[in-house]
Amino acid sequence: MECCGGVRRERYAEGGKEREARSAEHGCTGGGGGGAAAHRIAQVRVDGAVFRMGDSHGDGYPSDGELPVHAVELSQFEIDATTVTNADFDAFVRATGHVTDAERFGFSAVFQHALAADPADVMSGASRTPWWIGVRGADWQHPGGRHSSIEGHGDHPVVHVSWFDAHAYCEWAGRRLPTEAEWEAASRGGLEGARYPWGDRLLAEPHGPDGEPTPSGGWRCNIWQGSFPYLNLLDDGWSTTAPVRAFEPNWWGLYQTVGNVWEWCADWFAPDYYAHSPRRDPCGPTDGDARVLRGGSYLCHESYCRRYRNAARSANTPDSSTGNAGFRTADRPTSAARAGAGS
Ligand SMILES: [Ca+2]
Ligand SMILES: [Cu+2]
Repeated sequence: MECCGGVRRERYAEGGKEREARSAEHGCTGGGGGGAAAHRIAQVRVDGAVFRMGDSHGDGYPSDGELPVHAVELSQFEIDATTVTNADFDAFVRATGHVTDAERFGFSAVFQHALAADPADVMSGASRTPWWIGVRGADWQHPGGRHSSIEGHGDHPVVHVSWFDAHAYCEWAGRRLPTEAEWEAASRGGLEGARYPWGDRLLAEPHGPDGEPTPSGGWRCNIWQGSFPYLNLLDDGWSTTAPVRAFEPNWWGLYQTVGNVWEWCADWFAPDYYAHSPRRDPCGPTDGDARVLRGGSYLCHESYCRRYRNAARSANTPDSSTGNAGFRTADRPTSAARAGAGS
């Protein structure tokens, strides 16, 4: 699961054992609109309904626990149309002075092609996933290391944020992380059982009815083309993160739930959870050591990680941060949001 879902912070020689006890909040409480004025992301309202959760195609890895497919009944909620951007996160940091886990620990995990740091900043590697490099000075403002910046990338997803950082943003914004079930329902966008947010086929037609090539060569999300982890052909146009609206949204108006960056969800992860989860508003096991991540990232490739799908699951420890994981937020509808929701 660490292939591209992200390496755990403790894999690096330094910093791994200093994890402090922080509140093991369940994660799917909160919200209520307290500070929502500061949160400017367009909302999609999802009406309460039943949907089929899990992998209907047999695409998943058994150890990820995408089975059994089961009916889930959700109450109405609203969810961000896009992931939280660098500009959004900047507003939060300016308002609160929040220091991210990557900054507190002094390092974060950078994919090898994104590295922009002096050799002295490169830490001993995670041997099972050598393409993940622990880099001192890598954080949300320096996604490749000290020699990188987010200048001109205000509309890209914020990355190098831990689950705790995402949770802190939500508290400030009067919101919460989506539950795993909410995330999957929203990513499906009403297409029951489909593999991807847009249907079952990965690629769009390469040419439109007018004979002109379709944008991004028919790619509908930002993943990896070529051979991982060395040769990225960039057929979709993007090496690392893409702007949060770079590809078409799903039927409900959510952008890039699949590909681009993994998205933290509220729930603790357990591979056997679907076998006994409640039908109504499930929000994960009561305890665990890793939080759910959804949607895959710019590093996914079918040769080793088919997790750029609605049903795919991953997880990481809540203080870990990587250059390919971010988040979007959710809430119960508020009166203000209802007025402009989904429009
Ligand atoms: Ca790409
Ligand atoms: Cu992947």
